[in-house]
Amino acid sequence: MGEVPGSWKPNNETLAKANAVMDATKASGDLYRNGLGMIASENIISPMVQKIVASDLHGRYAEGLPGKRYYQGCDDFDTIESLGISLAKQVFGAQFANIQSTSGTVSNIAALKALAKPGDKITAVSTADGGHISHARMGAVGLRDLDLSTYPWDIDRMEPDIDGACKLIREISPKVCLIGQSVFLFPTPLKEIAAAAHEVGASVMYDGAHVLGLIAGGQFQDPLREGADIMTGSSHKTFPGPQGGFLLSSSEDEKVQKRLNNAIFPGVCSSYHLHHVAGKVVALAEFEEYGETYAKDIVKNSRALAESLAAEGFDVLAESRNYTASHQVLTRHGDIDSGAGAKAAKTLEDVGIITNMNMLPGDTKALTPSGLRLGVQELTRVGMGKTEMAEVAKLFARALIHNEDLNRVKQDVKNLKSNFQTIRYCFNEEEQSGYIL
Ligand code: DSN
Repeated sequence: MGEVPGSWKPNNETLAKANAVMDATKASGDLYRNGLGMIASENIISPMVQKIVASDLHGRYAEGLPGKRYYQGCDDFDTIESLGISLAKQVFGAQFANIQSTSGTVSNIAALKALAKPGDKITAVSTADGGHISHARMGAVGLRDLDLSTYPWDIDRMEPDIDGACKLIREISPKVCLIGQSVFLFPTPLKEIAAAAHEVGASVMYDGAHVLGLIAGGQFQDPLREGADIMTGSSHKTFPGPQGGFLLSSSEDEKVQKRLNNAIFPGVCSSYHLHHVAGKVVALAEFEEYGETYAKDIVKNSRALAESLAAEGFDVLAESRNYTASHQVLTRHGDIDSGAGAKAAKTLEDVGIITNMNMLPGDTKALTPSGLRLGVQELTRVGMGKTEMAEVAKLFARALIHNEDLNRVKQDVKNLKSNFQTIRYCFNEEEQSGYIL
């Protein structure tokens, strides 16, 4: 027998490259294990989902839908995906679900492919007001070559100006009215917008990426029953699954459903990430059991964090509306466009609190904004409650207001986090050996 490929001693330089990746991966895990993950678009996956994501499925292919495949070897995966489609319909109260999409943005591209053709008009929230980049000319809207008009924005209420939005829709008769943001504090008054949209023959597309878990847990709004025809979303933010996307609809029309399925395959995916799809299905089952409680706890925690930050002296947005009804809290740290948000995010990173700078109303530059966007869904998932939200706000104040020694604050961040190493709201919680990252 000749030499077995891969059995020789590797060159030190090539091995060093792989080891550098292993080291950085471990370091990234340590950062979150010892720190506070507060990026509003992130979450951690349950032990069972972690196993599925690391399974043999990661290397396999499927195209088409369960029972209608282009490859052999898909029977077991058909069982998984069929269960997932029916669970997704149940958990999101949808008539139609496609669970193949690899991200929220991919779901948006597919939805826009199904709903509009190049040159059609679309209305959406501007990125300056918190709309996602896929809602903009620089993203999926531009990729589909749609003619974008953005809604006027109500700064006090942090939502589209409803009268203005309805007027815009009636004036320009778009093909698609896109609703939803990445900066998403409050439910959008959807019924009024949907009435105007349907009056002019437009479809209503709701991007629930950030708030999908809150919607499914009954704690935010119910877009598919408030007039949305399509709901897209990510599977890894407040919905705590592996990275991926969902495409959902309230339509019972088989032709519409076929168009949506075709928009995913062959539209924007050939094969998709089977290990992530299977992980989504486990996460859906876990959500069916624990989701409502999780969603309630997230919203309680975000309110508690906002109130505690305000009490510590921070400028927390939307005070007149009790700050938030979602997983997010927004804080302003200096003058508009001053870059104070970027500076605050860096200081927090230095003490092990991971957040992101964000444009707030008035800011015009994405790299030097005045604000921070905070999310509590991950801290909630590891069991933090109201008491810890007050502690977190104190740590923010020590780092950002009282200019304490950052190493001391970092140690206290680590101490706090050391008591929260178990992933909650999932199966097999008791079998965890710790915070698996
Ligand atoms: N850009 C992400 C966010 O953090 O909101 C979503 O894709």
